[in-house]
Amino acid sequence: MTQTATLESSQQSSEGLRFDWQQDEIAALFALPFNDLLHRAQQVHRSHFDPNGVQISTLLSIKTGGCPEDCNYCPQSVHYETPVEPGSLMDVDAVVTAARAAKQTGASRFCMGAAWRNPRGRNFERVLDMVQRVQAEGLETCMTLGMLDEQQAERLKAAGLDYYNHNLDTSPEFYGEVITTRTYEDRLQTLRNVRAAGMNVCCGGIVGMGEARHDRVSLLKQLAQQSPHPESVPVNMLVRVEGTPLSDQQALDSFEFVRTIAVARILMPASHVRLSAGREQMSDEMQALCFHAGANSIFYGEKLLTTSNPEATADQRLFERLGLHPA
Ligand code: SAM
Ligand code: DTB
Ligand code: SF4
Repeated sequence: MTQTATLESSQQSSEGLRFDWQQDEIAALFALPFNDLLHRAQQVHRSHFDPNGVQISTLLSIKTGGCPEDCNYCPQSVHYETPVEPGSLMDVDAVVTAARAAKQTGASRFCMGAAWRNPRGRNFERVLDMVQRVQAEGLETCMTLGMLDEQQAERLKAAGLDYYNHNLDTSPEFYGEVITTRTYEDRLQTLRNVRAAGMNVCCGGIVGMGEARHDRVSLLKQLAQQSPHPESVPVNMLVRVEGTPLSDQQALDSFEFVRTIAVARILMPASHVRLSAGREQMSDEMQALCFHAGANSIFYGEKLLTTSNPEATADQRLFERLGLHPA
């Protein structure tokens, strides 16, 4: 029997991973007393990872703003008046210089993001060049460029791209409240194309957009039912940017955010769960709880794509105080 057939019949892999998590089971995890949930998440975390190791990625916006999509959270959409100044695609040499600097600060992965619906024409050729040149610097490469067709995914893989980031963002039920210019199915199709090309998948979402807990449950179900699970799962706290439709959204309860991390850890035990956007708005204590709940990856460096991230020196101090180390 092939490995896939075995997985489909038992829904349990040899490593004990499950791909058949149901809404009510996930909701029951969310509803556990906080200490019980964190204890369970920490146990799962320890059985799959060095408990004090944190993977470090650095982000660079290679093409900023002017995006035709209408994602309600995003400062780079043309639909909203935000502080973002649109620009064109960066030169390859400038990207390589930024990658070298990221490597010197200790990043193991360099993630390049473009504010596109999908890559096209000469810009796509330049992006392929970037992948090759950044890889040659000895860094893992990741890109997030919007939707990809099968051929584009294959060409990125052939150029040496290690990871592709494409988020589901929220539950299928809440999705239409946030984005109207591309469908949930479009996103799932891009993820299938990335997988078929043999790349690692980085896929997660945003919380704090006004969704209900059942939407967070449903988003995590979508992620955990993917087989294999995404290798990286970014959990972003909404960064409320002036001018976007979500700028006045009420902040999500901190403990609910930590619960989301813990449940992601339990459902996808072997995946890196990334404490992504929103760290600058979190206290050190809140971040420590997220690491305890099983987050084991961060974006490092003063900037995300267009918004700010904690200072590198603040993160170094936090790692020292918590006894964490880059992994
Ligand atoms: N344009 C491409 C796309 O959307 O597929 C790639 C770049 S896009 C900025 C990458 C991800 O950043 C989005 O899917 C979303 O999850 C996250 N993001 C964007 N704006 C955010 C915000 N204000 N707060 C939190 N996460 C955000
Ligand atoms: C992801 O899930 N979070 C990152 C990365 N993937 C590309 C982006 C966060 C962007 C936050 C808003 C900004 O800086 O523009
Ligand atoms: Fe464009 Fe990506 Fe922002 Fe959506 S999230 S508006 S696709 S840059």
